[in-house]
Amino acid sequence: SRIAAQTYAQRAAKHANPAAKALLETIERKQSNLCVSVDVTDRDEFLDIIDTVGPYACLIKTHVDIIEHFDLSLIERLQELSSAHDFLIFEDRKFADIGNTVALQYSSGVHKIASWSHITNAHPVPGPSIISGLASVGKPLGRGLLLLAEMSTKGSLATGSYTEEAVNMARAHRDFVIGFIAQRRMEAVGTSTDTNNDEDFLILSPGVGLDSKGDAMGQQYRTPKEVVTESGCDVIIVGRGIYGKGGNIDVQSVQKQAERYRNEGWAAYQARIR
Ligand code: BMP
Repeated sequence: SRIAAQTYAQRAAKHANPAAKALLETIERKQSNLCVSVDVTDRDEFLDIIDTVGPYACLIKTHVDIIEHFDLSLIERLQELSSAHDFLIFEDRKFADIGNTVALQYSSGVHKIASWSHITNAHPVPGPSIISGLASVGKPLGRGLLLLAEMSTKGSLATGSYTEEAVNMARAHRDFVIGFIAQRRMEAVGTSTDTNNDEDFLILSPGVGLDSKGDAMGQQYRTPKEVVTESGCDVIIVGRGIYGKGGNIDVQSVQKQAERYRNEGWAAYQARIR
């Protein structure tokens, strides 16, 4: 597609959303399209992994609701690491409720996600009101939203017309929706409205692994080459491929794997734009 042939730098220069622009610039600056998904429950382990993989990542993805003894001092540490290692933060909250409820979940409660997470995501299942609800909180803060247009799991229901309508919803809210969690590019999906030829949705793709095809709970893995070169996705999201099961992480091996996925992801991008 037109976008898949462009460099991250070319796209950064044109993008109007501040979070999308910052992510594209970070990818280019660090030559990394790797997002590390840090899905561990222990605070110290969470921070140790981020400190180790930070230099190789453009984005750190969190599920802060799984962390034991969460408080906002953890977020302060996360923000320090974000500055020190130059990555953005993506809370993988998967909002899925009515506009009024998601606005409260995004802004308030224990986690106050909007105050620190540059990017978050939502299921399109409630319809466009979920976007306006989240935008009422996130847009004034310069945040960006991803819609889950597809999922990596076996038997996912996010296919066909559901995926098409997700893309149409995003097209109607391009000031706040910066892209999709999906398994491929979405330009050809749904009803195109790109008359100015300036649509640029980022495709962030989970379900990436080099040494495994899946797990025992429905996850399915593809390689960075399949995801970035062949399917045209922009960012690879890798969790357990980098730190294994968690619990007593081996810092050297985590660092080695982060570097490996970063190199594979970047090579796959270079092969795509060539
Ligand atoms: P792992 O690489 O360890 O399988 O982790 C994948 C991460 O991506 C998890 O945090 C999961 O919540 C998330 N994810 C996914 O695996 N598939 C999707 O379709 C959407 C996701 O957010």
